[in-house]
Amino acid sequence: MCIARSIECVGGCHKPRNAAMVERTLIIIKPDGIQRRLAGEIITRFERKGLKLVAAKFTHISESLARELYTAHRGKSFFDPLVKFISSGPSLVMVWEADGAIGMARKIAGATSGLDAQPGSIRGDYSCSGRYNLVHGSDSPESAEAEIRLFFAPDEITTYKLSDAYWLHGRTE
Ligand code: RTP
Ligand code: MG
Repeated sequence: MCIARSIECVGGCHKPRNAAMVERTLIIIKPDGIQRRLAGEIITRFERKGLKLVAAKFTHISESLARELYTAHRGKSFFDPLVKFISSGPSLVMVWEADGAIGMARKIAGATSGLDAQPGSIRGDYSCSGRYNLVHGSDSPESAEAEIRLFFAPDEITTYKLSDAYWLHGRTE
């Protein structure tokens, strides 16, 4: 049913313009984000944009899991310090879902270093470091799938409808 009939309908109301693929992305609030009590603020950024939280786990990531997560960076000069940082304390590991969630979440996080990230992004607003940059976000559909599998069993990822989906996506889910 098209719920737009009673309101202004622009360009084919029940079909999204510029339709993007529904994606899932792994977002981690890193140990610095937890220590600095920024978890609520960071979650709010993703919620307000319209992404849907479908899984979450508060956990102290082990060194070996951190090595798996950042396997693409093995051999680089920053790999060992990065692994040490990620496994230094608890993190909040989440899966967020939306059309184009992977790219969108990376824009919300901002450029890798807080020194370069634009104001308005999480890192731009709260980080002034290349390493202690608060959040991790998957960088491609392939990485997202592999990273989500590292932290969540399939039955730990929930399926539900957002009651305001029409107002976010121009369609009901
Ligand atoms: P992330 O994976 O954590 O979401 O960050 P990202 O995609 O923006 O950056 P990436 O290139 O994947 O790097 C992973 C993490 O390694 C640290 N890093 N240090 N040149 C350096 O010293 C350097 N480059 C990267 C950062 O903590 C970055 O988040
Ligand atoms: Mg990365």
